[in-house]
Amino acid sequence: MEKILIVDDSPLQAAHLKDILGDEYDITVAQTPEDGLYQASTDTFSLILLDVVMPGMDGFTLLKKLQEEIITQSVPVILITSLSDVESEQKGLILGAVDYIVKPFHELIVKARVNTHIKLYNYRKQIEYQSKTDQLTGVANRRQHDLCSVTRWKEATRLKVPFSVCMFDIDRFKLYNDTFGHPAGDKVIAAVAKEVSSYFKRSTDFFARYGGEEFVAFLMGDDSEKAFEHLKKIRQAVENLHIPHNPSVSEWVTISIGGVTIIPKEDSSYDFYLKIADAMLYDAKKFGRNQVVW
Ligand code: GH3
Ligand code: MG
Ligand code: MG
Ligand code: MG
Repeated sequence: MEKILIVDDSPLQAAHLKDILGDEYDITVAQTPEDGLYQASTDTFSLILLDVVMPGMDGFTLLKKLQEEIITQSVPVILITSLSDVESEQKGLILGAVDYIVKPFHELIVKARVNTHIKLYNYRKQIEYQSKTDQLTGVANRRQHDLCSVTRWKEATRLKVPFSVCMFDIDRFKLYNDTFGHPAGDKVIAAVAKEVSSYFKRSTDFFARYGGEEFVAFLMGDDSEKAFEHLKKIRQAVENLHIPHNPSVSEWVTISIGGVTIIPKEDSSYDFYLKIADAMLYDAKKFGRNQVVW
């Protein structure tokens, strides 16, 4: 059930809205703007119905705060108020409300508008998800990598923490496709992505499909030795999946990994180190595959 947050200082108004929407939606009521802000930032709502006239912080001020917070800024807000003048309505819409409903309202209209905005919100979320996800594997895609690497590199530069970049490539994969067929190859790419991504679960980790049977990852905070050890475990984990390969080259599907750990400086670039990781990967292939070169 979709969640809606109602922020209204009047228990009667809140109960009325809950009555109208409670059958279709999971409703949370906040009776103060402070509680509204707290609820909005600690739970995930598909919509916020916000009263304007409240003691202390008014709905406009709360709306502004919601728009400034990363976690709440994408949640649609409908202002629902007795203020019927054009200036108030214009102000609310300029501040970012998706809709403005004047009290007294008709319940069918409230329902219809809420349904529409929730539909639009879900549609937007779906598009956002698709734009950053690789369809075959469900991990982040190249586009998301390009965006995320810029932000994280800047962060690591500011914090002066070690940053590791690594590239992965499935060994002898052309032969795999030739032996077992392209659809079976797709399944292997998905299985490898699933296994490897399970090793990048910290909030500062990042893992993506870079293209084809190649993946990219970065880590923050670990020194070179620790990162190297972590990647060696991952290489082993993929081999341990025991996905049969063409026995003329290897018993199981394996991966080669190239990577590098640096402490980013103001004048260094992520792309430069990504190229180094790629060169290390090339070395891993040259030295016989199924290994990590750091
Ligand atoms: P190496 O050990 O040197 O990496 O050998 P390789 O054959 O894996 O190297 P190469 O990069 O030349 O070939 C990668 C192959 O991966 C080519 C292509 O057929 C296959 N491939 C790329 N993308 C996909 C995909 O989405 N699905 C499948 N099934 N195969 C793919
Ligand atoms: Mg009020
Ligand atoms: Mg390749
Ligand atoms: Mg390959």
